[in-house]
Amino acid sequence: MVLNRIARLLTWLVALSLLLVTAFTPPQVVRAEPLQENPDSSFATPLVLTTIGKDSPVQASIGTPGDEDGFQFVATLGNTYVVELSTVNANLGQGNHLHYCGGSNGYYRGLALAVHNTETNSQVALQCSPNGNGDVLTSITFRATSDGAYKLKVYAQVPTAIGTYNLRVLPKYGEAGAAWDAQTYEPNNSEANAYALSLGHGQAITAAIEPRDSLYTTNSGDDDWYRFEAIAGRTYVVELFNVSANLGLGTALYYCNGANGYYRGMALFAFDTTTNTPVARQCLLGGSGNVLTTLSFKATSTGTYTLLVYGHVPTEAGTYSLRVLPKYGEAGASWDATTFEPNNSEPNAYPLTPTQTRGITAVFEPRDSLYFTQSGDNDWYTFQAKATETYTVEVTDIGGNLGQGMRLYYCDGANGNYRGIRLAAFDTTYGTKLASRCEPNSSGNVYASLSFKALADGPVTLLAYPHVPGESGSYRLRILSNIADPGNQVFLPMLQK
Ligand SMILES: [Ca+2]
Ligand SMILES: [Ca+2]
Ligand SMILES: [Ca+2]
Ligand SMILES: [Ca+2]
Repeated sequence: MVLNRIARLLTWLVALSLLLVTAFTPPQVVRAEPLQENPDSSFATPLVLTTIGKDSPVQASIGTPGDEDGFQFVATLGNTYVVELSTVNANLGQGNHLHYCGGSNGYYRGLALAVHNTETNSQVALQCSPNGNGDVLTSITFRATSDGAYKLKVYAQVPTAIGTYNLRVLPKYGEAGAAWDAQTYEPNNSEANAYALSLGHGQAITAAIEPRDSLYTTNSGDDDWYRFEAIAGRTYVVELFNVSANLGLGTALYYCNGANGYYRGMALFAFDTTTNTPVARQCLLGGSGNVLTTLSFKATSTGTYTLLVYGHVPTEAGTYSLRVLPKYGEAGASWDATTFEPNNSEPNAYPLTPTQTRGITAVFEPRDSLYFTQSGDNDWYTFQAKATETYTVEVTDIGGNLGQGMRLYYCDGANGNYRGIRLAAFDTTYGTKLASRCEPNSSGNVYASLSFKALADGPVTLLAYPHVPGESGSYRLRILSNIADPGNQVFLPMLQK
């Protein structure tokens, strides 16, 4: 994470010079009313914070050159606290000063923040360089190793700098006093302040990468942390969707998930807090339809997983939606009853029941131009197959502008000009592709069909998508087999004497 932070700091510098277009309008910022104003405090006589948490920020100032501010609050043994210095006046970010801080000589700017345990009379943490995100310039996360008073020290790194700032102490999620804004889910700028998500397509949230106010000195774009409870052995798909087009305007050159590159849009990372390890990172845009970025993983621990969401370009801001989807067949998996969405990844394949094998009407959703999107809608389906049985998938009655355009690309091992819909079938038991069709094979009213023999008793998944990413429209899909299933049976009227 430290390297990541350094990389992102570099990004911020690089992005400034690389951005061709930055439509950035300073927004109206709503600020919490501080409870206490301009305390005349010092480290020796600190201002005592009687309450902590998101609703108890303190406004303070480096009022004169060389001023040093002190704060004190009562911590609980074993609890974790995040101290944030936010909305730091731009004057406090100007210039830099060469001196010794935190074990090394360097050019430092902004505010230094230190945490002291009064019980042991020792410094437990010191942050010399800006490491915050959004309107937070500097922050420290620490775990209290004793009950009692902890003191915070704040001073300007440049001895001549003066200006105001806000300080707040935030309890970790799950601990007394942790709270979030009901609309923005802020403050969620550190992993310890992750906001809890519920699973399922009906539990999506809409949030924002908050804009950075130019009145303040800041360090990088807003980070948003979330968490959810996972069960070992289950698979989860995280989708970032309906991402504002404003979050896809520029690119940032930096090191993300092991590779330098020009990145656009949003990044999405997942961490297992039980083992304290990253489990999946997505820096690229892998979504379909109105989904920009997606991540899927199988949990190896039962416990809390955290998600980090941020915009690649630190100057961009905008709204996005986020959801965590269980795999088909696992608790909490659900779909819209008419569109069968979200079915954009194989683990989210919509289960076709015997009745529906007679045919469903679905749609390749259009992509909304308000959003930054990447490719046409992918629709996944699944059904329980029987080994050695032959199945045929048929697509009929295509609507919208499906099949009207052509796209030159690489499909199933061959470059070609492809039109219409691609169909593919996969065996999930052995993880192999059973059959795939890039070319339409229209016959009668059947637009495309695909036949295959199942390898095993178990789920087969089907993928369908329009070759041309701009095409959308309705279609009918059905699965034919020789096995009589209850849904396919034709009931004759009973003739009675
Ligand atoms: Ca946010
Ligand atoms: Ca945030
Ligand atoms: Ca669809
Ligand atoms: Ca879909």
